[in-house]
Amino acid sequence: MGTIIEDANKEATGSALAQKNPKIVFVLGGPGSGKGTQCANIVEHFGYTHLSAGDLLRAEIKSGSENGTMIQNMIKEGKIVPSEVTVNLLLKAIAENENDKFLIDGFPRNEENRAAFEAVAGIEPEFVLYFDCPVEEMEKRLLSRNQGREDDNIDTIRKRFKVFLESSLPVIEYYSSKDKVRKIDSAKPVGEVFGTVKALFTPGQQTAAS
Ligand code: UP5
Ligand code: MG
Repeated sequence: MGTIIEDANKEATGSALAQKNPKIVFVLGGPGSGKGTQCANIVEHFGYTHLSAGDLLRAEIKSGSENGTMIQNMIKEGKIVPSEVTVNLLLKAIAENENDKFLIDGFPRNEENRAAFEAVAGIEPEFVLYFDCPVEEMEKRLLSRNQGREDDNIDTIRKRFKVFLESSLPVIEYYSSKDKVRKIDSAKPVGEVFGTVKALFTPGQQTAAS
């Protein structure tokens, strides 16, 4: 629960957003499935703005915000940060950007995230990209990423996989039941994966992946 002013601000952001009516694609997949890598390619070719929920949360830690320590502890444990925090960061980033098409990477991660975003933003995604990759391949990638992420150690990686299976896959199943999921095999080399992704963003070729 926020203060009255915070709640009013949130409502204002929500309705401003509904007016802007941006096009949103959710980009989901397990830890290390290649979400960030492919989003960078989509931005370059199709002019979307990339919003990684994880990057926004890590920036929030760095900024010394009052939620910083809580977010840091949750990320270290591979847990999902409360929806209110993540939804606010995403809405703010969308509202502050002039673009009208966004890739939202790594969100929604559970049912609560999904329902909170839909309720506050009043927007449904155009479609959901789902990068499907075997756990062994994702583990190998994360262990050799070497970018200093505090959650790229074997203990946290295993916790992240568990949370993905238990909480995030049901969100993908939800969108699948609405025929919104475009599932892509992301165990292949980056260029090959992008070949399939590209077709989905090219008018007239939307049926290239299932
Ligand atoms: N790589 C990529 N594609 C490859 C390919 N095809 N072949 C070979 N190598 C490939 O890729 C990972 C590594 O693999 C890189 O080194 C890359 O070069 C290589 P990347 O594109 O970074 O994969 P990505 O799916 O983005 O992996 P990431 O680790 O970012 O996924 P997570 O979902 O784990 O991380 P995120 O930043 O989204 O979330 C981190 C934490 O934040 C969560 O665990 C959670 O605690 C918290 N969080 C929330 O609480 N709520 C949210 O809404 C979001 C995050
Ligand atoms: Mg990422």
